[in-house]
Amino acid sequence: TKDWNGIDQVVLRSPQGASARVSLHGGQVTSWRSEHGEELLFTSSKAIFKPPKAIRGGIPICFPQFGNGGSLEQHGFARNKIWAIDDDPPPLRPNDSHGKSFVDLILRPSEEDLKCWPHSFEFRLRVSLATDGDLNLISRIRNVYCKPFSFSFAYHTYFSVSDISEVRIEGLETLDYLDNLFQRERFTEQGNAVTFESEVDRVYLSAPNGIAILDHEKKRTFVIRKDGLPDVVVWNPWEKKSKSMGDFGDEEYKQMVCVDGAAIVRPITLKPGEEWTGRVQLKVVPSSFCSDH
Ligand code: TA6
Repeated sequence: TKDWNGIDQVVLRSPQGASARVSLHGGQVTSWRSEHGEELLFTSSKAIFKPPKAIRGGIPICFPQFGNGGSLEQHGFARNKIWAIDDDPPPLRPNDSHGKSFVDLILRPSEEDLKCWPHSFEFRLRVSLATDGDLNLISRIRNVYCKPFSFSFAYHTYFSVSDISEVRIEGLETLDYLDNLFQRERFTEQGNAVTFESEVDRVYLSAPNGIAILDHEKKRTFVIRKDGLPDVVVWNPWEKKSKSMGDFGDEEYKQMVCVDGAAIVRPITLKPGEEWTGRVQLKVVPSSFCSDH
């Protein structure tokens, strides 16, 4: 199928009727629906479908830079590029795609990319939908250059929630975090869950591999399992920042939260020929009162 710009989108379906869509623009997951057809990811009603700008929502891939601290555009260029279907993927671990419908995409730097980031890489992304509807993203980034290079990375995941003030995130308690609202100063999480009463823009360090996002009103919990991604970004723009984003509705902060598996605080360094793998599994479960993620 085609996305809004006539760029190819791949649709994945599970036997029970769950589905996901992946756009070749940015290698971006643009939809993940439950077997009941319920959309689980947030996309802004004001999203701009105009390449190279990444659309506001789904799961933009932040690579080779997270944030705007480096020499590249905010969150790097991978989400603004057209990816290709990878028809020659190297074998993955046997259970990585067992019984799942999946697509393999590949991104290699163009001459133009190499001018602003002079490191040859191969970025292979496998998006798969498990028979039970779980969404899996596996990124394998190989250094095919003659010198080492470093990068930071995030699956910038926009979860759809019913009311942000009724959302709590479990699994980040007692962790240190860098607060983007205070020049990335380091703090320690005091609460027994992360809740939202104002803008939150943090990178939690060395987070456990299981994180739960409880949506009280929808009586459901998103569970994120991650591997190779030590950090977790938590972002909600709240009212003021929402108004400053042209591709985001003034009130839409109430229906989304970004919780990203990431490798930011200690960038990944690859020697020539070395490959890094970062994966997330996203699951949605009916909320038990106390979630056991
Ligand atoms: O999630 C962290 C963050 O860097 C926020 O500061 C905000 O800028 C968000 O990413 C969205 O970035 P984007 O470039 O997609 O508008």
